Amino acid sequence: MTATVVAPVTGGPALPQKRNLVTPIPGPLSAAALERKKKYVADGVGTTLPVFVAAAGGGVILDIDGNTLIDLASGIAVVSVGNAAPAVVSRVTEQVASFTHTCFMVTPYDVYVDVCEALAQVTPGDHAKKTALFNSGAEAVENAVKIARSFTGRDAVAVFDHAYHGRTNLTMSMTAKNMPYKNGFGPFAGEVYRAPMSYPFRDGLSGPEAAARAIDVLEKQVGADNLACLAIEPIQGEGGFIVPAPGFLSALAEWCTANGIVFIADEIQSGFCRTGAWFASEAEGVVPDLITTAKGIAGGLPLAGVTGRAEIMDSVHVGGLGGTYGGNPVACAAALGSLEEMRSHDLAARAGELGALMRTRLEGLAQQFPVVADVRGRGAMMAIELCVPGTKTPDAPRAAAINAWCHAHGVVTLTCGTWGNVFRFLPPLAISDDLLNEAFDVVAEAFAATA
Ligand code: PLZ
Repeated sequence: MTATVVAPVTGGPALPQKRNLVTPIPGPLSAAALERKKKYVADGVGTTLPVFVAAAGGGVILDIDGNTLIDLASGIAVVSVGNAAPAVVSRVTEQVASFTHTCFMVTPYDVYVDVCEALAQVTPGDHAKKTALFNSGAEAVENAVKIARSFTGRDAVAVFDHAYHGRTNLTMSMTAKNMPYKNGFGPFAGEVYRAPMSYPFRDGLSGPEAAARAIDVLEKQVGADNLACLAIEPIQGEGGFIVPAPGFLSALAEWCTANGIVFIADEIQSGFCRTGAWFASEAEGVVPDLITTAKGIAGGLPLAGVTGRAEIMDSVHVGGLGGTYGGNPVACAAALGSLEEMRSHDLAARAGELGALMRTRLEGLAQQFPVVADVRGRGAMMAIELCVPGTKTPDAPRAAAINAWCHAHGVVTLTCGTWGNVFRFLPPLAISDDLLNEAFDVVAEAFAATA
């Protein structure tokens, strides 16, 4: 039996933008729903904060018990435009009533091409670009590798320490962290080679120094001539919001160009206004050969893309790329609505403002609590790394305790990082300053309460 919803179910920005707890977290209805989940949903599918959602919008999530939580996660950097954003809702509603699927490979439709045209406009570089659409980030990364292999006639793929690229066999092989992503799921795909990442807090290297270190590993252990592509997140997501030192990305991109290696920027988490620009690559003036997108692209509907130099994209034989649902019309309509929201509200600029607010709050925390060892990020993609005071020893238990405290007090926070000791903050770009400040008041209380 489904739990009865005691709250109104219409979401979007009209939802009252106020944290409001009326039961413990989770409340009785969510607790009952969780029991059903335990019975029918595979245990492998975990849940960070077990309140069941009734509605969401702006910067809040309303649960089925009537609690309103502040959202600092955006469903992992997906609903940047806010949940149930008006332009997404209206375009999806219109599309869903018109047709829901034909399969673009069978009989095409305009909204798919509209999204590809928009991606050619908003991604870095003014060269001729083409796009292929898919359903998930992992699928986009797999296809980017397929395209790079087809173009170069080479096999090897370079990735980095702390990387996250997905959970399919190839992308799981490209992902660095064993638990929970890889453990027991081998054998992994071959021809994937890992290089050291620039991690300023831990390695103290300049961007060019860190790039030279990575390039040396790849040249000596793989050979530039064997590499089809190098895939990198311009700011790493799951791996700990690691912002490489300035000059790292551009040095790698130049080395790729000089050696005929396809440079793939995985902007699945960092893209679509999140970092204060359309894409994080822009801050370094890097123009990727291929760029993978998903998450923020479509306001929560499943859509992903590979966009890149036309000559690389077109190296694949006709019929070599596709999938039943890739570029589904409803998801494409959502993407157009999402882009409309980003443009009309200038959400890139808004991400910059939110980032400045968050940086001030986080630097305040760092001053007050020595467990905060590093504050980093860009725009509305900010994080703090927690270490045993005076050391660089990761303090994951403290991160877990603070996370639990925030959840119990109505703020949806997320951790990340190879050692699980990084707090990442990914509010919807539709959140208000007041709500964001209230959320950070709770985060500060959590630090004090767990000290
Ligand atoms: N590349 C940079 O961040 C997805 C993973 C959540 P999918 N990150 C969230 C989880 O635990 O599964 C991600 C990413 C980067 C690729 C992906 C994969 O995107 O849409 O989850 O397949």
